[in-house]
Amino acid sequence: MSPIRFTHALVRPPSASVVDGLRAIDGPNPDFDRFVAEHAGYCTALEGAGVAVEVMAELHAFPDAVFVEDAALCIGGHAVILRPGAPTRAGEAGAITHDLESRFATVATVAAGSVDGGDILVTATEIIVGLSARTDAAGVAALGVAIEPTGLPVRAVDTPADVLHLKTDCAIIDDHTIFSTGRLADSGCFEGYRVVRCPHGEEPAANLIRVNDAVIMRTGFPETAALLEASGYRVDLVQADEAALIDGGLSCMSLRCAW
Ligand code: CIR
Repeated sequence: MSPIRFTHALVRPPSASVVDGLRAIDGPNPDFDRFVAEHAGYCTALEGAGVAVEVMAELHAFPDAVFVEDAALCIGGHAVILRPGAPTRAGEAGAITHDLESRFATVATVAAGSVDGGDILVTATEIIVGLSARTDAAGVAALGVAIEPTGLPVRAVDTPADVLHLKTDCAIIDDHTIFSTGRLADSGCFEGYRVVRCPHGEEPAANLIRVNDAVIMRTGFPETAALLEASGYRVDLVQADEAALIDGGLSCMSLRCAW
């Protein structure tokens, strides 16, 4: 199954509580109205890449619920409900269960430990999981059980220190090509893959998404956009500055699915 071909994307609009979203370093709150507008632009870009966007209910009780990728993993007709590692986000897993059961043929649950979807990189041949402050070894082992129906092996790697999630620093951009920051690629965890390195100084651009024929990335990173365009990719730019204020990027605001 191709890790870059999708038919649908599930999103959850930001609730007004998003201003209380978690952040590693104290800083200004996102502006709610601008966040809503940027989220709408993100959804438009997904539609432009050829997926049907399905909108789930916003969740006021969970300020970070807009980052829906952290609560679940979808591969073909199989969905897995994850165990977000931040205590304030644990309840997002239960909240998404009904949304998944009504759409997927099979829904499994990670039964132990903790795993955030932001730490999971799906390639054509394996599922790479970053051990991080949010994802632990017990969670990776339990994910391996939950994902068995897909036939894909799970491989744990180290997320760089002080990086929130594995995919904060990388993205799959072709079946066998990974776009990665130097600090992550240098760890050797992508041996066997073709690696395109994120230009130094533009590391926040690494959390981009390949959706069908488009690479969707944040505005404000001209060297990255030029590099990808020169490499033959169709680049679509979206603004996500408000999400970035609470450590969110582009991958986390949707669950890309193929069913
Ligand atoms: C958090 O700290 O959990 C949120 N404020 C940001 C989550 C971003 N998720 C992701 O990159 N997968």
